[in-house]
Amino acid sequence: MENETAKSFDKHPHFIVREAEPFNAEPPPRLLRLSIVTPPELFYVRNHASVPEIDADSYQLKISGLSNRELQISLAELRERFSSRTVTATLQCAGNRRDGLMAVKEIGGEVSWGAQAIGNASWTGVSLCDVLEFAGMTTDARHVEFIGLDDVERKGARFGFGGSIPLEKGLSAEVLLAFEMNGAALAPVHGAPLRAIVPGYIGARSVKWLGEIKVKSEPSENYFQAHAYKLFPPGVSAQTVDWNEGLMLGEVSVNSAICRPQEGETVRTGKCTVQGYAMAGGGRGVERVDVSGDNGQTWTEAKFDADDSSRWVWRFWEAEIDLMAGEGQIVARAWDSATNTQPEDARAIWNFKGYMNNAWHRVNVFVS
Ligand SMILES: Nc1nc2c(c(=O)[nH]1)N[C@H]1C(S)=C(S)[C@@H](COP(=O)(O)O)O[C@H]1N2
Ligand SMILES: [Mo]
Repeated sequence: MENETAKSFDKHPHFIVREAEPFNAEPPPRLLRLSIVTPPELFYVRNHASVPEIDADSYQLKISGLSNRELQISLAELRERFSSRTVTATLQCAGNRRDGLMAVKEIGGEVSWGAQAIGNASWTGVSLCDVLEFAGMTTDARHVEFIGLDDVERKGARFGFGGSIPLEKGLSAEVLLAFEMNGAALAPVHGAPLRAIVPGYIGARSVKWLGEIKVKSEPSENYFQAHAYKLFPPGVSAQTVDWNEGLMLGEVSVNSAICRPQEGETVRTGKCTVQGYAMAGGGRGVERVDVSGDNGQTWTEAKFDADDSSRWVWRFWEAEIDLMAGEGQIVARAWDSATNTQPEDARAIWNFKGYMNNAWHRVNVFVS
């Protein structure tokens, strides 16, 4: 059943379906680690409602906000008027690795993501800054809101998934309105015919099926900006939460995960090759990854697959560590260019919505 659903969205037969409707799914770790640019069949999907069908020929992007002009632009006009740009960027869901937080304490009503709600693609489109410049802005402009054409229901209301980014980020050249992924037309499940791509920010800001862009003086009041995708302290629960509080999520924090071996695998005693990915948010670079087989008493520095690193792209790493016979645990942590690193224990960062788990990644293996 579930693999039929994955197949209907052109996903790999071994895709892990976390939810069939709305479709939420991620690839197995070892397949994700095969290629630095994730093929679409292995790219995770995070949906909050059914995938809308949008006719590309009659599609019009609305742009409104503080200026007096309200614009409608077709895809053809968008391609003609603005020069196209390709940016390779890693998208990561704020709920990536939620399973590690759920293991600490129950989290209700959220998708239990493993460490594969992340993927890297080359995105082609036009720069948001070119479009904003063309649309014109007043001096009150502070935030750029994106609204999707999907139909989400929350608390009895129906609306498109949305969110905003600070104008400063919106004017950075890497933020795209994308119509292609890895050189092919964007698939419906990934936001066709047009989606926002906000490199370095949580995936939720890369709004799919983009219907409208609004320039605003305040952050978006959309449910997914003002309510969901906020970080609360460990003591706050669904019962006690005050939604006016909490940190609005934006840039992702430094993270890494072990993709091989996978959880529960049997490995040989002696040298064990460990492979994974690491990602730094907000345009910072991944500078170092440490791997340990003794819960951090000693560390081995991992080698990166390639020397070149881009500010918006994850890095693949590999390390060889010694493991003693019996039950073993491998842990990994990354450091970014601001010397941020990952916290040791998921208990310290537990939050009732299950966002931003970047605790040391731990994989349990049998060594024989
Ligand atoms: N319109 C719309 N855009 C959306 C979403 C959504 O549900 N609706 N999900 C967001 C979230 S939470 C993430 S992590 C990314 C996932 O993008 P992907 O499905 O292409 O991997 O899309 C974002 N954009
Ligand atoms: Mo997400």
